Amino acid sequence: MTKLIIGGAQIGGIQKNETRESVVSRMIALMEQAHAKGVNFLVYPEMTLTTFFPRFYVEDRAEFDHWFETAMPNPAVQPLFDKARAFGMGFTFGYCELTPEGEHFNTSIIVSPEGEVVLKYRKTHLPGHAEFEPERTHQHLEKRYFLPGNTGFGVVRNQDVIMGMAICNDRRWPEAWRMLGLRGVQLVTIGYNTPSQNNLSAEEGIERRIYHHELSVCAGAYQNSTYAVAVAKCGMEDGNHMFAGSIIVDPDGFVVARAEGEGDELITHDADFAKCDFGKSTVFNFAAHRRIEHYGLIAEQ
Ligand code: CDT
Repeated sequence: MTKLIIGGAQIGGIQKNETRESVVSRMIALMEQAHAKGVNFLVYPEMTLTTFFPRFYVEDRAEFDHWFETAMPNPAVQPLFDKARAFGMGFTFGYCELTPEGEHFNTSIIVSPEGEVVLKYRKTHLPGHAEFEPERTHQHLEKRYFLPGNTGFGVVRNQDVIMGMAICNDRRWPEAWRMLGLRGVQLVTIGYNTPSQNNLSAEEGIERRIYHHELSVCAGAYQNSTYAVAVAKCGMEDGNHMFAGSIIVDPDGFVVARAEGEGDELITHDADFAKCDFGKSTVFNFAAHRRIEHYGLIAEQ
């Protein structure tokens, strides 16, 4: 059974005017650290290449098309692909995708150690709102700038591990985890950009938000007997704070690695994917124990 050293590459704030080339050089610096620690597969955050622009409102959304990638890889990110191939390292990262048909998605990809894009996922659960809402202390306009993803929750066998992706808000939805679990997932990768304050309630402080993040990832990993790597883009971006809290969670639901700061930071764990088998063959043996005759409502409403 497969053993891999898995890593999370947390990225500190990216300011509005930071270029893709500058971000990619930060990503490569973390990849070099990861290689020095023997990492075989590295996870970067949601929307790794740009600032989290859905906090800004523009009336004409086309003004924000410059945050989107029309090809992947492209010249700005090619050095990252080249470095990973030279290291024989698989990796995943999130970016904003503009398709030839003019559709906008919040996307992530898994890239094999040979440099091939082996799986694409488009974010399903888009939080926030589509119009400017003055009662909010901060805007969160993902529903304005992205379409809900149309890929569903696929998996791929990469580096002899069954891998799948979720993006940020997806981690709070058990349905996302269970779709991956039903496909036998052994490693779920999650990138996130989570503001530290609730834009409608001052009572929900950063501690509670980090708790809900961790609760969701630990529960999802345990209930589907899978490893999970959840990685933040965090710290200050253009005067807005996003929490850090990147973690690696084992198939028992325990946190086995945790970021300490709010900047660019690597976390790693020696993962033994045989550990996924116990839960999948006992308490979470889906074929033996699920009662789907009572679950219809989940897909009806
Ligand atoms: N990027 C993203 O999806 N962020 C959301 C913020 C929503 S506030 C609960 C998240 O779920 O982290």
